[in-house]
Amino acid sequence: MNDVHLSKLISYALRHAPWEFELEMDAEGWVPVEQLIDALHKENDWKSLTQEDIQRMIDASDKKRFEIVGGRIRAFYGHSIPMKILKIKSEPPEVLYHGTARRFMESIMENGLSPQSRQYVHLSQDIETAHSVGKRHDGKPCILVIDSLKAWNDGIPFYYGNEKVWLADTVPPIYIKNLADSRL
Ligand code: HQG
Repeated sequence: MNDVHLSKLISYALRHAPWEFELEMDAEGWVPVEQLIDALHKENDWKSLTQEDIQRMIDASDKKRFEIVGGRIRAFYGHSIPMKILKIKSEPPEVLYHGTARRFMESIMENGLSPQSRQYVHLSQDIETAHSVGKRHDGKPCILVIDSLKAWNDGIPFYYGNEKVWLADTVPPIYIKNLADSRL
């Protein structure tokens, strides 16, 4: 049983295409775990999948992507489905980080961060996490420093994802600087 393959499949089902698996998702993104397992049993590689297999994959992962609580499972972040997943507003730390590609910088510094194909902008708790997020787009990513507490105090909502991921609807450019510039 390949955990990476399983994680990607469950990410796809819970973040992007619950209807393909006939999942009934509530406003916070929760799905009955039995319903997900029944749906995955129809897929070739996952005919004997159990809840224990999913829990083991979640526990073994370097990133906290999913949780199972009281017979339900949800993804913490990453959604792109049309129904916007309800997140609770929460005061962010003083600064957050965002790793991105050099080619996006001009647009970001002009327009701010926007969610693109996802529901929320994803921000990182620390520079190392931002660096690995940015690496997915560019071998030499740019790290942005977000003045998150100031933005929050100015009325910009933030939402808790997991202990390393924070979410926002948008982040205006006045709260964003390039870490490389701030180190000069
Ligand atoms: C960029 C992964 C131009 C933004 C990661 C990013 C994360 C703009 C890209 C999570 C822009 C979207 C999300 C603007 C934003 N102009 N580009 N105005 N505003 N962008 O993949 O944050 O492994 O949708 O900088 O680790 O890279 O899947 O978002 O580069 O936590 O669990 O548009 O997904 O987690 O890219 O990553 P993405 P992301 P998992």
